[in-house]
Formats: sequence, C-alpha cells, structure tokens
Amino acid sequence: MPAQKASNKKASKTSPATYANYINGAWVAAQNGETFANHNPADAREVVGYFPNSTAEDIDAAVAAAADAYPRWRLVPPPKRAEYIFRVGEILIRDKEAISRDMTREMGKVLKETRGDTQEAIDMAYFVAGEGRRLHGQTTTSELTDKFAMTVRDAIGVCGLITPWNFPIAIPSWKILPAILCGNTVVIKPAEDTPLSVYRFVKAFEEAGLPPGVVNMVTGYGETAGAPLVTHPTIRLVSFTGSTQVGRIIATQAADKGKKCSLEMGGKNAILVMDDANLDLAVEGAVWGAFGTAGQRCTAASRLIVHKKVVKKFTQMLVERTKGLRLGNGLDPATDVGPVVNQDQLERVLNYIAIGRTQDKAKLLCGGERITDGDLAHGYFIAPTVFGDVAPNATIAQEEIFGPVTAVIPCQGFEDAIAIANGVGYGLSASIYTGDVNRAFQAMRDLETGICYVNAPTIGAEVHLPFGGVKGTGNGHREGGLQALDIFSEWKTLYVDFSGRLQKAQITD
Ligand code: UN1
Repeated sequence: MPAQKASNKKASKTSPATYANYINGAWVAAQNGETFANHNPADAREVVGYFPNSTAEDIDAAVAAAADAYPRWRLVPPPKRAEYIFRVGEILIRDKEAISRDMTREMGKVLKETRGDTQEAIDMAYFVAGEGRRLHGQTTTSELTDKFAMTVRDAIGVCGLITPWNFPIAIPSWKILPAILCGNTVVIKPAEDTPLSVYRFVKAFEEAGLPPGVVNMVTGYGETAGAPLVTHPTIRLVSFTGSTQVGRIIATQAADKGKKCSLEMGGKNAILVMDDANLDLAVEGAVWGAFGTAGQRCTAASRLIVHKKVVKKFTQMLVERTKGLRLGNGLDPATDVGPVVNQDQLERVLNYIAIGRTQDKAKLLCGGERITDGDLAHGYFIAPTVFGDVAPNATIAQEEIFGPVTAVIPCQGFEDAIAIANGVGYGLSASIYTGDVNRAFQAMRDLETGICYVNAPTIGAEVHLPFGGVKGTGNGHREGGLQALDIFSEWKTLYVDFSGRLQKAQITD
C-alpha cells in the first residue's frame, strides 16, 4: 500500500494504534518520525494501525544491535536457545485467536485460514526447538591413523529476513526460528501489508525473554527499508520470500556483495486430473487449492489440467461449486473467500482476467469481476473465477496471477498432462488425482516441482518437510524440514590428530 494512505483516516471506526520498530529489545519510532497506515482489505476505510515508515538509518541501528548481540548469542548452547523458542510457541498458543483475528483484519483471508497460519508458526516453534537437542553433524573415519574427523553446524552472523503478506506469521516463523536456533541474530522487514502479525510475533519473543538484539524488526517499504537491509555490509545472509522479479534483484545484489541468499518466489502450480480420478475429491481439492487464501498462495492451484474424457463433467462440477462460494469479510464465519490484499493486487488480478478474456481468448465460466455489493464496496473483492478451454501457452496459464483465478486446461492423456504441467517457468508444487498407482509414481518422478501431492491439492505443506521449488521458483534452498538448517548454518569440518606427529593426507612418500 502506498505511504500516502497514511492520511486516509476518515472512516476508521476505532482509533488505531501507532506501532514501533523493535531494535535491541526496545520499541522505537522510525528516526524520521514517519508512519504509514495499514488498512483492512475487507474495508479499506478501516486503519488497522500505523507503522514506522523506516529507512536506511533504522536498518543501520537494527543491524548494529543484531551484530552486537551475535557474539554472545552464538555461544548460548542450542538447547538453551531452544527454550526461548518453546516459550514463544506457548505464547502463540495462548494468543492464537487474537493473533489470527488481527491477521484477518490486516490481510483479509478467512479466520479458519489465519488460525492455520498461526498454528503453522506454533508447529514450527516446536519442531525447531526440538532440534536444539539434536543439530546433528557427522562423525566419520579418517584415512590416517590416530586422527578423528567430524562436522558441526556453525552460525553465520546477522541475517536479513524479508517476508511476504500472504502467510504473515507462518513464513516469518520459517525464517526467524531456524535462524536463531542456529545461533544467528536477525533483522526482519515484514511486508508493508502485514506488519501487525510480525509485531505480535516479535512481542512473543520479547515476552519469552529473548536477549535484546537477537530478533529485531523494522517495518517499511521494500525500496526504502528492504533494499538497505539486503545491501547492508554487515548482513551475511538474506532470506527472501516474494515475487520472482524482486527475488532476482536481491539475488544479484547478494551475489555482488558475497552474501548467502535463499529465495522462495513464484509458482504456477497444476492439479492433474486423470480419467480414473475420484472427481468429487478432485473438484473439492481444486476449489480449495485455487481459491483458498483468495488464490494468494505461492502454492495456489492456478492450472487444472484435466483429461479430455472427464473435462466436461469436471468443469461443470467445478463451476457449480465455485459459484456457491461466499465472498465476504474473513471474520464472518459464513465467508469462504476473503478479499485480495490491496488495490494494486486487485488491479493486477483484474488485468489478468482481462488478458484471459481478450488476448488468451479463454472461456470465462464464472466470476471475472470485482464485487461491490453492499459492504463489499469498500473492500478488494474479486469473484472466484474459472476459465475453461485454456491453451497451455496462454498468458493466464503461464504467469503467476496470485488471485482467485484458475484455468482449466484440457489434455489428451497422462503424458500430455505431464508435458503441460512442466511447460512453465516455475516449479513449486503439483498434484495428481488418479486411482492408478503406476501413474501416481510416474507423476511423482516426472513432475518438475519441489513438492508433489497425490490425491490432494497443491497446498498443505507441513513444517517438518522441506518446502521450496525448482526453476524460477527458488535458488536451490528449502525452508521447513531439517533442510532449513542448511540455509541458516554453515558446515564446519573438524580434524583432530592425536598421533603426536605430522601426518599428511594424500601424501604417500
Ligand atoms: C504458500 O503457498 O505461500 O502449503 C505457503 C500450505 C502452507 C504454506 C503455503 N502450509 O498450505
């Protein structure tokens, strides 16, 4: 959201609070004194809060605090670091409902999904904290007598974390928790649409008694607060989740400065529906995969590749189910689909719908427009949209839309479905609905994605398994699972020679 919205206070119902950055264990305003307004996308007249419009000088202060805390924190034994993380998990459990309600207010997705988002951070806290008593390395043999060899995980230093608005607390938990468990200190710059969720998360670290400077939060916009974090000379590692376009810029800057960089970017995920699929199950999965979080997931099912023998029936069933979805404020228990996050996103999605209708010449089967009935007039609501008969190379079948829009792409059979699924520049998640175990295994082998589901939609990742993708989606890292530890630590190899004489590896004479 643009900074000038800070002045748009006219219709706010309650007096919104002004929040601060968290630097070195203290809550401080941006040094320029500026704030920006965080609006409710279900009713943009409501200001959820005002947050520091931070710049490079705030980033400098936060990085300095993190750098100061680092030498002490890296020497805290990992099981002790984990105790803080366990406590954070307990605080999130206690505050789950309040956090989730705030999250719905600031980003729009329905309450049952924001509860899931908070739960994912809780799951992550328990999973990561458990690793405090493992953090396994390897012991191995040596080619020399009286010599011992092993590996340990080493901390990296100060990490810069830039997180998106679609999973406002889950994705920050994927980054902050393994980072600090491994002995790093962090500065997080949350998306400008969802600073309140990260504020609440950071409050939990404060309440858990985490030493000052280990976790720091600076709010603001990408260009003014995110960019100086990425390029700051003290930052050793940048972890970013967001668009492929921004991710590429960050990767280039990080490479130029010799920083470690983990990226989680776009997706164009497909559900493959074979002629032997349980169609009821496939339709249910497609609706949840395409329209959950109003389609604003990296893992959203934005392509439905359906066998020609069942495409007619599947499409009819899908359109009927989609038309029945109730659009509304995510706090209303009757709502199935909330708004998109802001005006820019609204325009972007409507633009893709226009491209689908005109340039792509796809059949618009339902939705396709902004809804402004009654209370919805003040929010960013788009009717869940299904396009039929979409060509695999159509723009709406190739580019990430990040909204409640999905494309049914008919296919000739299994091989064709795999070729279409792989014919995009992304590779995050895919799924296949089939009753044929051979097909299921062939699909798991041949789909070019980091995550693959069988008889389940493209979403539903669990924290103890690696999350990430291939091709344009990522740069070879995985969040979640033990693999997250590989992002936030470096391997150190240790040799101990207890022979009492000079021994030379590889040298035989
Ligand atoms: C995302 O798609 O942006 O897979 C993250 C899921 C979630 C995480 C999704 N646990 O459903």
